[in-house]
Amino acid sequence: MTINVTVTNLRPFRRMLLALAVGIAFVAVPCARAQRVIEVTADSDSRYKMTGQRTPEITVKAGEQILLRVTAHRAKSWNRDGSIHGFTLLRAKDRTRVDGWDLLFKPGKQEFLLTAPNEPGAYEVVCTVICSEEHEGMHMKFTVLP
Ligand SMILES: [Cu+2]
Repeated sequence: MTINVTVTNLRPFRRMLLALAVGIAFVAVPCARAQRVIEVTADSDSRYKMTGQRTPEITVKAGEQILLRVTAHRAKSWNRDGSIHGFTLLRAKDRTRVDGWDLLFKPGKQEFLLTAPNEPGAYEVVCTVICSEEHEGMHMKFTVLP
């Protein structure tokens, strides 16, 4: 008699636990997946480099969350604040800057949590620190897919 009562009372509690577990899975799994890591080297020869790409190019989905992991090496000159290279995202069509994508790098490794532009299309990354006489050549393609 006592056992029967206990089992009956546990049922709603079990259902609640299950609902809670499913709820946590729905929230946690997409969050863990959302963040893609993109690794870029801002090198001493005033060039952006990405492993396995002869011509570095970043391709993202509109609104995607990205962790940009940068390794920066000093070129011939740098800013007074110690920034050795920059990384600014411009819209290719009118060369206007994208909010939240105006970065400055210090020597060594650093990470930036960024959100891709919502508007699909062609963009360009440019360096904003006069890092050497090769500075004008420090840029790369950036594509936002729908
Ligand atoms: Cu530069």
